[in-house]
Amino acid sequence: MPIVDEPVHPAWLPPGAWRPITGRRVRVTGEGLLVRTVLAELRAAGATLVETDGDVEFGLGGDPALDGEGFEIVRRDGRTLIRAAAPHGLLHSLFHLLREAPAGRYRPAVDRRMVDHWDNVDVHPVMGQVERGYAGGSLFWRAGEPRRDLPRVAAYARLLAACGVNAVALNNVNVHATETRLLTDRLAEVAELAAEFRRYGIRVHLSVSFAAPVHHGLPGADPLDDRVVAWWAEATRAVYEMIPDFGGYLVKADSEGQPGPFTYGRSHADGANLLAGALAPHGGVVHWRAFVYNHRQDWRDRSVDRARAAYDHFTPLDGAFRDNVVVQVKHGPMDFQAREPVAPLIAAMPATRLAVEVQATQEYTGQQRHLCYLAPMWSSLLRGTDGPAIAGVAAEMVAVANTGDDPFWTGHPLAQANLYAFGRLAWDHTLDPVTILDEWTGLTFPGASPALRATLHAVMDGSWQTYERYTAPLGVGFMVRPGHHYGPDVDGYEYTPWGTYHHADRDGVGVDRTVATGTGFTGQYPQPWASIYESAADCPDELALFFHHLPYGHVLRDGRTVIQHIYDTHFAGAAETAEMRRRWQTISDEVPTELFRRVAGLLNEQVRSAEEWRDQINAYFLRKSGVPDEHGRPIY
Ligand code: GCV
Repeated sequence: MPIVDEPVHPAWLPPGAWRPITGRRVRVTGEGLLVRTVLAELRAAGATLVETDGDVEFGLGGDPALDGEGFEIVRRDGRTLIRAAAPHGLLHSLFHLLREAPAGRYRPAVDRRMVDHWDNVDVHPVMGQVERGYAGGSLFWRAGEPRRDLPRVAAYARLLAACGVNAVALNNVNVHATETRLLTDRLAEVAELAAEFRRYGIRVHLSVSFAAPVHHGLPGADPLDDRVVAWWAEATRAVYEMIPDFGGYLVKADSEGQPGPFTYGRSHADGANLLAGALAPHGGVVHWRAFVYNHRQDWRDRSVDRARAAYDHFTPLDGAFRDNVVVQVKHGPMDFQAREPVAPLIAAMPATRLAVEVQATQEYTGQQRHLCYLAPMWSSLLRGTDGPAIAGVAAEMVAVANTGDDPFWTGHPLAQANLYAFGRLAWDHTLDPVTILDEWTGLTFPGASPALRATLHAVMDGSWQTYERYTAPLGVGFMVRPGHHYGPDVDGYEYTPWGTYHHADRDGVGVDRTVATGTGFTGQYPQPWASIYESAADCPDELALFFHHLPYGHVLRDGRTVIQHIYDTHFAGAAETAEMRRRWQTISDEVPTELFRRVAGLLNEQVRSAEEWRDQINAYFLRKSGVPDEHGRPIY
């Protein structure tokens, strides 16, 4: 069963992926919506549904310790027995069976695994239908109207469930005027979408504007004003009347021009608790983003450091949030760059429920024109390879969606692996990105030959580091074209108010964020990381210029100078993209033609763009430093 009908390309869970189920005698016990979904999936997969003694048995009544979504797989006498405590567990177990998961107990590492869409209802004059969207239009709205392509939404819900996702925010965190109406007179559109997601165990959330009461006639939105409290209580009651399992609100407040509690001299805890109070009687939560910083900074003032902002704003509020507030933190202290340290706020809010947000949409990692498999980055952040670990601290994981109405769902067909890997890592932080890619390959290209598997590993496993090599040396970010953020522009953001600088001059490059001589940012980390980052000798090379302003001749831990490292990695990264393109040509017979061609075309663009990056970055730093390349390669 293809995941959707033509003309969308059945690039995920095509018929062969159901081999572990097809033709088998399957018994399902239990009732309710999700059990009916499981039955429908099994029927479509060609299972024979039986009343007694199946080869595969799905049933409720598992160990309550498995909670709402866990399950157990037992293999006995050639039979597969699945027991879950609740129907959600049965649904997840179905997708685990397709991956031929071994016998054992399974439960998710975090309760909520959420995908946030940045979809607009209206076409935004600058950002379009989907902000930072690289996969076509929205699945939900087109030019101000609901699309009502409900079969496609159902297929999408199924795709997300197959990754392990159980919550979705439908609209952009930048909430414009039309979108505020989703909470009120356009709520029926949300209810219609929620009905499709519900069948796959996914709860729907909405981004709301903190100023929503003002849009609806109140004079202000002060969180301590009784009229405002009453407005939110009533609006929220009406939402739950129409959508009883509504997940809650997502809020970007006092950030990049969005309204927030600062207008009224109130704190983010006051703001978040206002909405939490309205949601609490109905079991909803508010996701309150910690992405709060001054985007009107004076670039001349080196004492201000955007990296510090979230920690400075939020740590004084630890313990002040209601139980149903989730503070949602971007994984790094800046903004989804190809390389950043983990955000120190994540390790500094022990009394607050935290969600960590990653960006599946590839705003700064190639915009789904470049192949960049992000699981190795996310896995290393979760495990804490180069900083405090996210695993065990984050109560929830969130990804900004990389999906749209593109026939391949994600623009670049192989970017589907990022969505899949997000769901799998959110479910089990210990999974190896290479194993996840194998799983995805098996589900996407059933019966994949060893040659196809080897090629996908060759082009994907190391693609994040390849991308980093030709774009972002040693933790420097934002050398992108302003506005749309595609392609190189070394000084594009250097003299702007956005707080995103590299401070390159003729002697050196990087931002001094030390306590000793810089912005003091390293002091926001717990030990031993504060000391490791503080010391240029101990700091991991890949973050060297994030934490330090270093002379071009500074010798890194790998033995190379900063300037030679810049040259070497940019030549290497660009050469690696050419090799990726060559490898892809070898498997033209092994994947569907349309998919082969789409990827081949995108790899041409990636090679072109990587050469552009290589030449601009190398030329810039040669001209600044005057230091020639040791190997005499062409630099312009
Ligand atoms: C939704 C970055 C992006 C913005 C985005 C913002 C955010 O600044 O460029 O498009 O806005 O992050 O995460 O809120």
